[in-house]
Amino acid sequence: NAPVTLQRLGADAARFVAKEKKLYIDGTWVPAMEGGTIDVIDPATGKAFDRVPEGKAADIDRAVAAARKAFDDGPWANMTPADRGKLVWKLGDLVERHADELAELEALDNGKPVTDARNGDVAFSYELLRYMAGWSTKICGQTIPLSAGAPFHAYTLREPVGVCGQIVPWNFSFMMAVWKVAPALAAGCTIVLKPAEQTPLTALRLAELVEEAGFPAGVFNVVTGYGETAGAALAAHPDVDKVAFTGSTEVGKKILDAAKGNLKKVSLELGGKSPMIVFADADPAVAIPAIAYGIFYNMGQTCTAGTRLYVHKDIADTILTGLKAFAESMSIGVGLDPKTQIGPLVSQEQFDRVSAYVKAGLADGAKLYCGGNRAGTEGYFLEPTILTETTSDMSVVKEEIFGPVLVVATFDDDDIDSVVKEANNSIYGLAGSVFTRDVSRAHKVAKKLKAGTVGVNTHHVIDPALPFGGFNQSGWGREQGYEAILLYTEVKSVGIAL
Ligand code: TXE
Repeated sequence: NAPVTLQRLGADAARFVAKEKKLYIDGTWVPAMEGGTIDVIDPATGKAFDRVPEGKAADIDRAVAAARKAFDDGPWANMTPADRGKLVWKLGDLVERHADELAELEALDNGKPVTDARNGDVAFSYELLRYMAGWSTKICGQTIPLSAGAPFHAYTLREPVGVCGQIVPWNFSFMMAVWKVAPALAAGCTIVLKPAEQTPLTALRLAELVEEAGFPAGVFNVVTGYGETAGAALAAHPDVDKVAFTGSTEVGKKILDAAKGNLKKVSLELGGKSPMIVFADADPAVAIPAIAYGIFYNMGQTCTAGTRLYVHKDIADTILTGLKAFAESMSIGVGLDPKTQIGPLVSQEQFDRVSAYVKAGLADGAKLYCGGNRAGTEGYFLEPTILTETTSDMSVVKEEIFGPVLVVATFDDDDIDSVVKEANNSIYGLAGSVFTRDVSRAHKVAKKLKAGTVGVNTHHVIDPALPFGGFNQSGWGREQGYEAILLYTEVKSVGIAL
């Protein structure tokens, strides 16, 4: 009794779903050593439609050994940067060729709107692969004039960091994987990828495309499994040189602890509680759709989601009326329907967590301005929700909700300092945005916000070339852009006595 949503799949995605899933280790497809499996659930119905191997520590050991061998001895280590770049570019082409199929798999597995998956997740991924392919041939050191007068000719080499463990979440499963895989491959690293247990399918499809592109065995490995077992084993593994993680701040701290054993390099992209500030001179026609997209895109399950709205009281009515109309006009439905704008949340657990936050906000005195209810009778659908009259002590204002819930407070000061102080009053610092027609004020706020990415008259600012990451407890390091190449390389200084 497969869920009815499966009937919406195209032939290629249906063929992939029907296949028996295996781990991809050392260029071969193998079952988990202990033979266990994890059910894959359709969030639109709550029903299982597939299963993947439950990889554990022993599978991680095998995958890390393969990645180690490929890094130390394999053809990969001796490949020219140009040949490496060609493979990464080819992978980008393959992702684009299979873009519709990948988007459908993502929409089915995660629940997200397939149109967003195609135009967002998958399109960004192949563009990023090509962007990073270009860096392969441009990673270089410097010739450095020495300052203390030693008789050396000195220069630096920039070398791949080695075997990388990459642990990714379920909200943008494919894109988060590619954000990590693309720069690591371009830099010459080898990889063991562990996708989230809720959404493992596109990582396995990516492995098929890596195989088709012709990467040497062991360069890229995928182990599906749970975080506490497979993920923890990868983060702690003594033969892993670097671990890159995207997920909750709580687990990010566990990754740090696990990495201590061999002091592997760590990069972390963690939670957020990003503010959006609207001044009285903002253009409502620009601000309303940007704010709606800022919070409701991907059902709010976006680390950079604009979750806290600070709006000047003179424009608050206009903005809130517009947001409510926008939210209520959004089409709620199964992710695989191309008309859907709001799909289900990823899991029962996430649905319960987000619903509990809405309840807590109301109990704390916030007002329900729109939404707040479950939509439909099956699956994990929640209406786009706006809570007004919120204050800084409420859990809905302080904590990451990770659902389609906007919390709103007004301000009446024309000066930027007090509202920016409120916006910066968070343990996080991933993103932020400001809406105003005053250029000088926009620049001042952009400089003062404690956030890795700032939008002016827009919220989500994402591009393969733009560094992405967080201040405060939103993480360590920057992905995308040249900064990502720095994450996956080590610098070596060489001095030649003259
Ligand atoms: O995240 P986890 P969850 C936030 C968001 C959400 C909350 C919980 O607020 O409501 O986290 O989501 C792996 N060692 N974000 O529980 O657990 C896990 O298998 C190693 C924000 O799903 O952090 C998965 O692959 N790995 C975030 C990945 O970590 C472990 C996106 C993320 O899961 C592990 C997702 C362990 N001990 C959630 N435990 C963002 N920044 O975008 C789990 N994992």
